[in-house]
Amino acid sequence: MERTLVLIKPDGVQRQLVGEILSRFERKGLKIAGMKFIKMSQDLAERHYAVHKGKSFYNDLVSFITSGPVVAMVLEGRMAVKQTRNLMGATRPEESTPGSVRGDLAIFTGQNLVHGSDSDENARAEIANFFNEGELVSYELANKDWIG
Ligand code: DAT
Ligand code: MG
Repeated sequence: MERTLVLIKPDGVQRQLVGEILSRFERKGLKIAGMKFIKMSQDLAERHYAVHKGKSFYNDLVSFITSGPVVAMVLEGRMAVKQTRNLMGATRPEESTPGSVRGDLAIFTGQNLVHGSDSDENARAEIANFFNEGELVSYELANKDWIG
């Protein structure tokens, strides 16, 4: 089973879409392995977005992600990275398909509601930025045999 890091960004919290977004991942069959509600520090934001350092939008990205609370979670399941990315939709809301979080709920790349790791390797590093091993909970879903 694979794990991925998902953030509901400050716009998702401010627009009161936490339940809406979370329910899409839950209904898909992804398991919540960890979750916290935090205001990201400058340091955490810079580590999280280190891959984008030097890009034109980097400063805006860091100031946006630290502008208000976020929900950080680890989701677990079969091909969790890919499944989560599909549910999120393309980075640019105008290119994301209806049915996805961004396709249904966002209109602007700078406020696109969610983050999801884009590879297994990045997922491991991103999860470690947000969670200690002890904060990730190991348990079985009661309906696991019906999800696959
Ligand atoms: P994603 O969030 O789909 O993984 P990414 O990792 O390429 O996309 O970029 C991280 C975030 O940075 C993205 O969610 C929104 C912002 N971003 C990306 N490209 C941008 C651009 N060309 N202009 C402004 N913001 C951008
Ligand atoms: Mg990304």
